[in-house]
Amino acid sequence: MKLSNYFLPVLKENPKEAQIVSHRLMLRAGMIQQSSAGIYSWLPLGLKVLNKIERIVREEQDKAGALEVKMPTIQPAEIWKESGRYDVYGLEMLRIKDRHNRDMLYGPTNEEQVTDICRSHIKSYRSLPLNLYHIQWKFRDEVRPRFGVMRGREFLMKDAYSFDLSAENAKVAYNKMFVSYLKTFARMELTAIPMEADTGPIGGDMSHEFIILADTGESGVCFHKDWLETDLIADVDYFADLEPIINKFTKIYARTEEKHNPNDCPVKKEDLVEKRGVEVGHIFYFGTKYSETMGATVSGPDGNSLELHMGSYGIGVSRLVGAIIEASHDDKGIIWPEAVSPFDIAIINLKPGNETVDNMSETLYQTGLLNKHDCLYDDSDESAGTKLAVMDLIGIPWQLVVGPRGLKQNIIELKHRKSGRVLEISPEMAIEFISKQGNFIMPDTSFLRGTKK
Ligand code: 5CA
Repeated sequence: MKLSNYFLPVLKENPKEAQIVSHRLMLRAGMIQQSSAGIYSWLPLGLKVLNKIERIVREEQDKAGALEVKMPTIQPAEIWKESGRYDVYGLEMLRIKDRHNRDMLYGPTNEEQVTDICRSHIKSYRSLPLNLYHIQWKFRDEVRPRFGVMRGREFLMKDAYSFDLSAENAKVAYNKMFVSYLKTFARMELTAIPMEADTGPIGGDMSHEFIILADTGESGVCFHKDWLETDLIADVDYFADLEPIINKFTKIYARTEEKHNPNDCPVKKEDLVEKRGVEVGHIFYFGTKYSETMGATVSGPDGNSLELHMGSYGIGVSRLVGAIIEASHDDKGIIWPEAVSPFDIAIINLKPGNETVDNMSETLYQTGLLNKHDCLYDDSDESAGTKLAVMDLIGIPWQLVVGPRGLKQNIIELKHRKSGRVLEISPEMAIEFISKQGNFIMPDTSFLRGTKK
């Protein structure tokens, strides 16, 4: 993508309405624009990140054996009346009437809708287990939408729903999602700690929230200090059996504030850490709560009727964009983990109009594209200082800086955003660097003309 053809409305000043760093940086980097309280348009750069996160979530759900569907955003009130949640959900639910005066609603979650699908089609125990998921916009009329996409009213969620014959089988489905979540967040370079949690309006008696520690987080959490001292999550062998992995995690105390009871806490006071965090995922086992009220049964091996045991599993896809920024930024801007970065690499032409610089930049850009890298080529007329600042603000992990003075000395600068390292490499090396397919790796410095910090 050439910057001259792109839409990147960056802001020079810090927007006043943003109280936390991720909201501030998302607005400054031209990723989102507020439409009304808690409702946003996703601009090109923001949407690219959202799509990359969505893709990782989808790949891991598919690997865990869940099947993708797409349920509607607008649901009929009847199914919610059947489950008994229509009245209890309260003001958070956006209720709508259609032209025939029928009660509809913008879905805050999909337990009813998916149970309705299942009861229509799943008649026999032979069709189980089943796990259906979708990635769809939700609406919750939150009392206090704030912090940008972190607590929106309209937000993108991945929600999966498992159906099993017994509580024991449902636990297997739960564990699969548990481990799949650890993998999903690890791919985004996030440490999300699974914590025992309350179930709220979803219901049920077993639940874990996946929490990223951040001082600005809305969730209070209490956990054993071992979580901070060992990198349990990085150490997981994801190909091992599920059970030992789950045990490894659940045996170390970690609970959300609501679930933590100081009077019956097994951890000594001096070992207990109390912090704040962002909830990026939440999984629930709620047994037959919906299948019972909505009549979702299957015939068992003896022809007897059995109620389905269900769980639901959410990931805040749009919230993750903010959460990743909270976890990875500096005073210059965002530092994207490579897996979710809007672009893999930037080529910065410091002097458009200078033939040598133009030719070199164009060659690098074309070579990058040819080798399947998502390249952003800054061919704009901004000042060199502005260009460099914008690339740091929008967090592009690798940057090749091409200027007339450097080229005279046969030098192109290669910048690594995360470490802050700047290497001076020859144009040939720059072409070689961008020609490699797959992830970029810092070149071996012994081959360089020189290095500087
Ligand atoms: N049906 C269940 C699981 S699929 C459910 O709705 N769970 S939830 O309420 O915990 O939401 C799942 C995830 O959506 C949360 O962990 C959080 O990451 C995200 N989420 C919830 N509310 C919001 C919101 N207002 N703004 C952004 N993300 C949200």
